[in-house]
Amino acid sequence: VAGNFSYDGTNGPSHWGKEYKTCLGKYQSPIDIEEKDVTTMTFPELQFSGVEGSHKAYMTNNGHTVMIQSFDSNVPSISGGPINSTYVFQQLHFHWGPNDNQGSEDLINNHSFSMELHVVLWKKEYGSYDEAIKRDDGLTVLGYLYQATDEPNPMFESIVQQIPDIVGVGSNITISDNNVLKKLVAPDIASAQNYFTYRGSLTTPPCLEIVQWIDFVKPQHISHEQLAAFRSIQSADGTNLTHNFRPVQPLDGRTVYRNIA
Ligand code: SG5
Ligand code: ZN
Repeated sequence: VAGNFSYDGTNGPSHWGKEYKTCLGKYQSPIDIEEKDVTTMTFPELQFSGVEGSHKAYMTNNGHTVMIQSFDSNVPSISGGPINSTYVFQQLHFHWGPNDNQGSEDLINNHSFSMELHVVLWKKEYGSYDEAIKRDDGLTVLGYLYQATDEPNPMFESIVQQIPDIVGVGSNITISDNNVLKKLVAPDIASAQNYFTYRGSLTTPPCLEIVQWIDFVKPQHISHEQLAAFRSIQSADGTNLTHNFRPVQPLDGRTVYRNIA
């Protein structure tokens, strides 16, 4: 279970900087992306490898989120786009809110979405995740936004069915659906070149400023019921983890780019 931090009270986001100085830095995430202020740019094509086929995957309640990892020999990776090297899949996880009007970490035009998926990848040439996080270009995170609707999203069905098995902190189970990574990591190739990108940080302590963020512009959807399942997992103090998003941080002169394919 990662770290002694939470989303409320004396261990909440406004206190993270006391123990983790980097959380007070100038290149923090998340941010509000104002479309009128973005700089358009044509990056090389963003490419996905190793997402096709099946992946044995595991789902964990780490006390802060629902996290999915894979120990399969078939490992997703990305290259191109704003990154000039290959980045390898480490884990994916979700951020949500106490109601459907909040939950995403990055905002677009000050609009919160109901949920955000983060796909964390590390720079392959550094050899491992642990080595990569020592470098300022060590990580890339893909961000996918979801708006709550009445209609369930089939790509969440298998996960939502198994969330009751990871209510307790530290629970770790095998996901029965071996196609879950394919669906979550690269859901829609047609929309994959339409993204915002900027330099920022991990959105949890230690808030390391080592992340090239790639936020896909086109939101997807999740049903109210599917979303409610995420809020039912517990955090370290035994209460329901009803929300786990960090508030937006100052942009402080950074440029946000939008890829124009
Ligand atoms: C790091 O940052 C952490 C995550 C953490 C995110 O990636 O470390 C690892 O992946 C270590 C293997 O913590 C864990 O995965 C705990 C084992 O936090 C979460 O997954 C909780 C939200 C934060 O990543 S983010 O900036 O994409 N939100
Ligand atoms: Zn995250």
